Amino acid sequence: MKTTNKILFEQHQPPVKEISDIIERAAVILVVSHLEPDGDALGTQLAVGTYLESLGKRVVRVRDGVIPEKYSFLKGADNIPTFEELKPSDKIDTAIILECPNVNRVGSGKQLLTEDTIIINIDHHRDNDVYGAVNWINTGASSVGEMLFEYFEAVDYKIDFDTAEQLYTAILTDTGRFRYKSTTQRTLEIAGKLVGTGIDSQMICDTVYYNLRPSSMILTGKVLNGIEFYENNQICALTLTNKMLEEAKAERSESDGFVDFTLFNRGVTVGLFFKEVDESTTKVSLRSKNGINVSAIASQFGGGGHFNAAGCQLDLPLEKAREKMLQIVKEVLNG
Ligand SMILES: [Mn+2]
Repeated sequence: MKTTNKILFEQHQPPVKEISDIIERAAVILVVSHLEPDGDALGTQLAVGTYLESLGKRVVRVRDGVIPEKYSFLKGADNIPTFEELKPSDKIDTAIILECPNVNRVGSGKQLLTEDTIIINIDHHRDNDVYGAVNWINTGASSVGEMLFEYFEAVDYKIDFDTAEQLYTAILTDTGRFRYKSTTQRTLEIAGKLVGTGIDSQMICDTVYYNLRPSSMILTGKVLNGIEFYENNQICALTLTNKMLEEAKAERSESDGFVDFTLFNRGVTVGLFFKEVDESTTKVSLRSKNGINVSAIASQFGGGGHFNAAGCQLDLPLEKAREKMLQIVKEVLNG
């Protein structure tokens, strides 16, 4: 990675002065993360909102997408309006955008941004296009949750119980329960400090991972039943159809995380999870082991993400989308 990029994309130390100067001058601050929020997006959005309110700032929160039920234990999780539900507020002058490699990832909340909104961009995605007045990007961080802990420590902000739960959930989910390579010594130190505040780490893990509705287990069975392997078991594919959702009486958000099953299998290098949206649209989650960069594959379809975890949407019906994606992955593997 070029030096300039290295400095820009691996900022282990928070740019405290730049960020706190902007916050100090701000009157009304929008705090937003990516659409279809996951644990890192939601946990950090909630934690930043509380922090800013502790400084006496007026905060506007907005979301795009359903908050998965497994996160509803987090304080404030059920209190983030959609753009449509948002009550008019005084003019937003500043926005803290979390976990978004580009502004489009914000979703409908993007409409709250104007030309002169001062943006603080905090992210750990390698394909971040540096859209903020201040850009704090650390691709070496396991999660934005970990980055925020560093910022809060640097500004001596005391992390309370609720914030500790929010940051711990962000880190736990973005590290795949501390399994991904992104889990560093520092990640575990921070997780340890968060547990030290008295949060119940088992309760959090159980609520997020071991608290499924029967419909989710039925859906899991249906999807796993269709498991497929290609290229001498190097590729594992799972598929979710709308018919399966109907039969299991399940919601789409209940399939969150299913893609992880693809890497459970010995010898698999690339895992694909196809989700039928409608007759002409298919979403794909990609995971990889070893040196296969799935964010490069996803970006061919306007998607993106991390080296070993990415997503994209194909404007193709399920069967065509599967054919297309499998062909590309095979080419990459046989490169
Ligand atoms: Mn993240």
